[in-house]
Amino acid sequence: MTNKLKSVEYGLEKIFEGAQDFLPLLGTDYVEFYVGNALQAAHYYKTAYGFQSEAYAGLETGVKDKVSYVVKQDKIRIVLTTALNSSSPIGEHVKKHGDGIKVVALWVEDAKSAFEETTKRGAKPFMEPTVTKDENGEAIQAGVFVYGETVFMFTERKNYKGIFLPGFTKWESDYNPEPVGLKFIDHMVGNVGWNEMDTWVKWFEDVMGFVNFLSFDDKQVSTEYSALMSKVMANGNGRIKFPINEPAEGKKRSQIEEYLDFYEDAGVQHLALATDDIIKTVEEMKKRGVEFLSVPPQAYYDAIPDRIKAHAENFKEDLNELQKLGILIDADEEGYLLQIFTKPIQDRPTFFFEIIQRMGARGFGAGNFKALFESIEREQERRGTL
Ligand code: TYF
Ligand code: FE
Repeated sequence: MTNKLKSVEYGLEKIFEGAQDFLPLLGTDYVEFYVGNALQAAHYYKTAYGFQSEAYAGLETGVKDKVSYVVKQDKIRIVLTTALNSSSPIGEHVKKHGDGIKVVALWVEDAKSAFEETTKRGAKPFMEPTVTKDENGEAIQAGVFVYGETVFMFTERKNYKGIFLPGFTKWESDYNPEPVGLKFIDHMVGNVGWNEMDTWVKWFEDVMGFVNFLSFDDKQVSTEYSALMSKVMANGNGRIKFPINEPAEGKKRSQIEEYLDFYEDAGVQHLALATDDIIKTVEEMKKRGVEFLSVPPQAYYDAIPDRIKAHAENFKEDLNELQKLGILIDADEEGYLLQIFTKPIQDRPTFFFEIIQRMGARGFGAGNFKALFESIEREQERRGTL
C-alpha cells in the first residue's frame, strides 16, 4: 500500500513511452445498462442522481423490440435499455445477470478502423461496423467483446448533429430534478474470474494498446476475511482507466467472488463518477434516498490528520463533516482524494457507484482499501453472503 508513488511515476513514464496510436480514444461516449424496467430505472437516475432527460427510442419512434432512455449529467451519459418481448437478447441478458452494464461506448474518430485494429489483434467481434442515419446525419458503431458478455462499442459521431444517435428523439419531460454535481466518469472497474487477471491485462495491452499503470496484490488488498488483486489499465493519454479485479483466496467469500456468483459472469463492478464538491454531492444524494456503505470506525478518522499532513495547507474540507457523511480520505505525494461508495444499486449484490473528488492525487485510494472492504463485509454479513 505504500509504494504508490513509485508505481505511479513508473506507470506514467511507461504510458508516454508505450503509448499506442492504433486506437486513439477521445473519451467515454456512454454506458448502457440492460435492465428489467427502463422506465423506472430512468426515473431513479433522474430523481436520486440528478441526471437530465436527454433522448428516447421505443414504440413511439418506430422501435418494436426494445426501449432506451438516455440520461445525462455534465459529461456522463447513461442509457437504460429494456426488452419488449421474451425472445430479445436483452431479456436473456437480464435473466442471467440481473440489471447491469452491457455496453461501454468509446468515442472514436474512426469506428471502422477501431474495429479492424482490435479484431486483428484478437478481439472477439460483437457487431460489424454499422452505419445509422437520420435527418441529422450519420453515425458509425462497431462492437467487440471484453470480459464476460460486456461489450466495447466504438462510436464515431463526427458526421452526426442530432441529439444522441440516429433513431433517438429528444426526450422532453416536465420532471427535471436538479443535478447533484456529477461531472465525468473517472474510472470503470471490471471483475474477472479466478486466475483470469493476466489474460485480461494482456488483452488490454495487446488489443487496446493500454498499459498497466498501477497494481495492488492480495497482500495489500486484504482484510481479516477476504482478499483481491487489482490492476489498473490506462490508455495512451492516461485519461481512460479500467482497473481489473480478480478474487484471491481468503477466509471468507470476497466481494469479487460474491459479484461473480450473483452476476454469473465477469462484468463491470463499479463506475467512479467525479465531482468537484463531494460534500454537496453526497448530501444531496442522501437527501434523495441513495444509500452508501456504512461509516468507518473512529480509529479510521483518527488516523487521517497524519495521512494528509503533507497537504494540510490545501486541505479545505472539514474532517467532521466528511466523517459525518462517511467520506473516505487518501493521499499520495501529488495530493489527496475523497471518495465514497454506494451500496449495490439493484437487488443482486453486483454493480455499485463510487463518487470521487480528486485534489491532485492520481491513485485509487489504496490507503482506504482496508476500511472500505471492512464496510463491504459488514454489508455482506448483514445479507448473509460473506
Ligand atoms: O477503483 C478502485 O480501485 C477503488 C477501490 O472491489 C476499490 O475504487 C477496489 C476494489 C473494489 C472496490 C473498490
Ligand atoms: Fe474505484
